[in-house]
Amino acid sequence: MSETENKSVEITKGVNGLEKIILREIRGSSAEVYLYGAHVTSWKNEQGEELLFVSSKAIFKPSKPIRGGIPICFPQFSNMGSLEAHGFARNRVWTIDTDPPPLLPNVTDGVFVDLLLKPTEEDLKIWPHSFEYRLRVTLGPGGDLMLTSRIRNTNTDGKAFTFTFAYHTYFSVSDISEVRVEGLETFDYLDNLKNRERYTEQGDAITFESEVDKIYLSTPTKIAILDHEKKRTFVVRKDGLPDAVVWNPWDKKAKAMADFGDDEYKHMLCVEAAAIEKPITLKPGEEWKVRQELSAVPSSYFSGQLDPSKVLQSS
Ligand code: TA6
Repeated sequence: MSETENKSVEITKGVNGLEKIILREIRGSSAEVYLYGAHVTSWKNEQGEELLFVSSKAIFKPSKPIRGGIPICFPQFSNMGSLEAHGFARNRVWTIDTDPPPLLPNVTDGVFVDLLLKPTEEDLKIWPHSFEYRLRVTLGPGGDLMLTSRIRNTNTDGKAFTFTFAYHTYFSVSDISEVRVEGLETFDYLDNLKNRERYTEQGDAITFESEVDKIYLSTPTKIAILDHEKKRTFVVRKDGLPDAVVWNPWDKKAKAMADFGDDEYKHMLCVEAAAIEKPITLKPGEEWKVRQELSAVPSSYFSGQLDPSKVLQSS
C-alpha cells in the first residue's frame, strides 16, 4: 500500500518521524495509530473533534510509552510486576500485518489496519514465551473505533503462558468535575490507592473530586462516560474483557509525572477494558480474542432525552 494510493488508509510520519497510520472514514471521522506501541493516539468524530486525550508533554520516543491515547498493556497490567510497567507491548515497534488470518466474524465494515507483534530475542530473555499478537484497529462507518486483539501462544516447547491485559484508554473530557461514569455502580473493585483492597462501589454514578485508581471486577459489557459540558456520552463496549480500570491521577500525581501537564488531569479520564483479576492462560496453539468498541453519542442527559441506563441497555 503506497503512501497515497489508498487515502482511507495512509502510512505517514508522525511526531519525531515515527511511522503512523491514518484511517479516514468518508463521513469525516479519523483515527491515527503509531507503529510504536501499536498506539492509537487520535480518534476524531465527523466534526473533527478529538475524542482521546494525549498529553501535551507526551514523549514520542522509544522506549518511553506515549502518554495518552490507547496504550496496550500486555503481557502485564501492573506497575509493580517483574516486567516494565504495564508490560513491553506498548514500548515496541509493531509491523503492519499484510496477510492476517481471517478475523471471524469478519469486521469488514469500515476502514482498518492490522498490526503484528512478535517477541524479539531480547523480549524472550525477560518473558520466555513465543506469541503472535495481532491488533486490528477499525474505524466504523458511524465513526466508532474498534480494537480487536488476537494473542496466540506459539511456544514450541509445549509451555503455556499466563498474562494480564488492558486497553488503557484516555478519554478527552471538558472538565473532570463535570463527568459521571454509569454502569459500574454496586460492583466490587480493587483500590490501587489502598493496596488493592477489595471494596464495593456505592449505588450511584461515579463522580470525581480526587485521585481515583480502581479496578472494577466482572463488570458489564457496556460502560457510559458522560461529559456534561460537551453533552457527549462515550460508550465503551467490551467483549472478553471482564474488568474495567478507572483512573484519574488528580493534581499531586499529575505534578509528579514529567510527561503530563500539571492541570491536564482536569481534561482526561481513563476507563480501561481489562483482564486483570483472573489472568489469562494459553496453551501452545491456543488464541485469545478480545475487543473493545468505543462510540461517542450526543447526550442531552439533563433533558432526560438520553438516559445513560437506556444507552447501557440498548444493543
Ligand atoms: O491504569 C491505572 C494505572 O495502573 C495507574 O496506577 C497509573 O500508574 C497509570 O496506570 C499510568 O501508568 P503508566 O505506566 O502509563 O504511567
